Amino acid sequence: MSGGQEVVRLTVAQAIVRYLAVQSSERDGRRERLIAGMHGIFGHGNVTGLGQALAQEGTLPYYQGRHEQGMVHSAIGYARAMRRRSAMACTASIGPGSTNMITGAATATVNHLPVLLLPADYFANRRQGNVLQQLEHAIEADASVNDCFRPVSRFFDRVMRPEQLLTSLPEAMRVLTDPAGTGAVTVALPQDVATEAFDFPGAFLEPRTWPIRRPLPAPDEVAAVVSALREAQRPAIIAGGGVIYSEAEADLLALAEGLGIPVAETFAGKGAMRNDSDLLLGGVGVEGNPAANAVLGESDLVLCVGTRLSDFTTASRSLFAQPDVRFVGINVNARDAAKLGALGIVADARKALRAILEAGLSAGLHPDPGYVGSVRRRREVWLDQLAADVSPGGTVMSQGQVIRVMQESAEAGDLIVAAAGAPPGDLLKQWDATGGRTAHIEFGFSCMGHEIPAAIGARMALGPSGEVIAFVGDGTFLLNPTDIVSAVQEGQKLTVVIADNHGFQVIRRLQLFRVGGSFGTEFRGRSPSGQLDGDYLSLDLVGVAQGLGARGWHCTDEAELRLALREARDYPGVSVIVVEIEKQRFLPASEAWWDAPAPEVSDDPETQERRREYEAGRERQRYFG
Ligand SMILES: Cc1ncc(C[n+]2csc(CCOP(=O)(O)OP(=O)(O)O)c2C)c(N)n1
Ligand SMILES: [Mg+2]
Repeated sequence: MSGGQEVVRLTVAQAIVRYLAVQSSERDGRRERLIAGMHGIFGHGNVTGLGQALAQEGTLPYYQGRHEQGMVHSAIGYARAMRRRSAMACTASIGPGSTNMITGAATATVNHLPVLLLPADYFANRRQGNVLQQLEHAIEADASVNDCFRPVSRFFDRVMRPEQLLTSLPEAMRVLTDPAGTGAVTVALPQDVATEAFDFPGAFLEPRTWPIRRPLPAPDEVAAVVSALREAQRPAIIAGGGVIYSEAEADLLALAEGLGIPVAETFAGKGAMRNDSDLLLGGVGVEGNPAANAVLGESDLVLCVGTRLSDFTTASRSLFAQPDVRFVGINVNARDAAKLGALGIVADARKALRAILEAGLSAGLHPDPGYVGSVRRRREVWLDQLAADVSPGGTVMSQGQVIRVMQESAEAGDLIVAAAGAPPGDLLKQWDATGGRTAHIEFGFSCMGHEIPAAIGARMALGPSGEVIAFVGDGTFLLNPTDIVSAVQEGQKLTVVIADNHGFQVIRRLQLFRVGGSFGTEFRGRSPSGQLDGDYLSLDLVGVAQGLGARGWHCTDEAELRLALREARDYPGVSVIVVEIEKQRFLPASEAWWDAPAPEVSDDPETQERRREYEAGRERQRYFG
């Protein structure tokens, strides 16, 4: 198919590496390498394909993984820190290596973060019969375990013939750089096809730049929002991750201050307001704070910017209590913009916020000092309540006290990463992500085990300066500590802080709240009763960390923690700080409801009472469209 064009004879895997190495992204005139490198664990499915190609080409940095899921989490951490302007690829072998990436794919897709996944697949030619690790489906001869990637990918293809690469890879790049549609992009590579040669057109292998677009808001939609703002008495903004990916923080602040609109943040939107403004309400929803929730509860116009409006944000649609409340959805993704029956603006957050401010100011809109003052007073009450709760005291530190100490030692340029257990909620309530300190809270998929590899990926993006801290529970650490080895291997500086409360305590809290008893959520041995309610397990997490190549500290009080954080900041390698915390002590409640049902049938009067409470709470849920 040369048609007179120059061709280059390469294997499919070699063509992939050569192609990926010359793709760029561009936003606001800023060019970035689109695929910065490839994580991989080799097996028979990919070692002779992509393994050989990476070695031969030498143009795409290769990072050795410890667990395929961790590789994808690293890629997610990288993409988030790069604000989606650049991504990483991941290669895995046939069967279990590839299916291990599925949880990572779902995490990326749910969070709208770009990753390129290259799972190995069974032979296309079938000469060898069923290959090692092949699923043999009784009636679907072409079914592969990699079909499980389909629902968790934004784009899926299986390259059964070399020439399919010519259409597959450009489509993969287009989806990766589409702000509305990005997520996991999966291109499955049969083991034989990856090693097969083809005469690729030279034009296919030429450098190409993919624009990351900023769709403009429609003027009539902006005008409709301005007239809604004119009628509103108590407008409020919910800022999500879209603000951060769009790099619209300054525009958010300008709109908030220009028109006097308070801002609450979602998990992904943590740090969207970069100034400690009086209008910064902090976290919203189930793990938010009571001040933010009260302001949102009374708001008559909620501007939802760059948010998917998950149940944690809307308190399972029970948060917005004002009878005539209306919503504006500002989102690059039309589906998200339309949620809650909102007046939608399908546009880039930065462009939309700027347009609304400009049109609002020309229409004579201005802050209402009475409203702004009431927001400030509510915020102050909450900050006082929080400060009292996390003040020094007690024999064992609470997690809130740990976060306060970490906060006091945090500097501009530091990043904290969390994803599951109590850390995300407590950081949303308490962490101050202003003044150059940033936070990545993965709560779209809230995937235990995301934190350490994601911190490694973020470090790859951010370079060597500043602290990158993965803040995890002991349960999460036990699920996936091994990526520490990858950080050691790469000579990275990384700090892991483990809040050790001897169990899945945030789930135990939910269990006590919605069932009334404790079962299977703490790390305890089996007792003579036959249940896991014996002695707490005695685990040496510092020893685990040291065995993986990290330096370790065990802290039981504030002074020890402060010293460990200082020493870790000065240590160039991986530091792991294990902090003993109270088992069941959490920050002051958000006062928001969450739809987590109690069982409808139980002989236990305690559980029956929890069900009654749950049903009463459900009365607060509202339908908005
Ligand atoms: C992969 C995965 N499995 C299960 C869960 C459900 N889950 C959420 S939090 C949690 C407990 C985490 O324990 P730990 O890390 O010790 O944090 P703690 O709850 O004690 O703060 C579990 C099991 C999850 N979010 N992710
Ligand atoms: Mg725990």
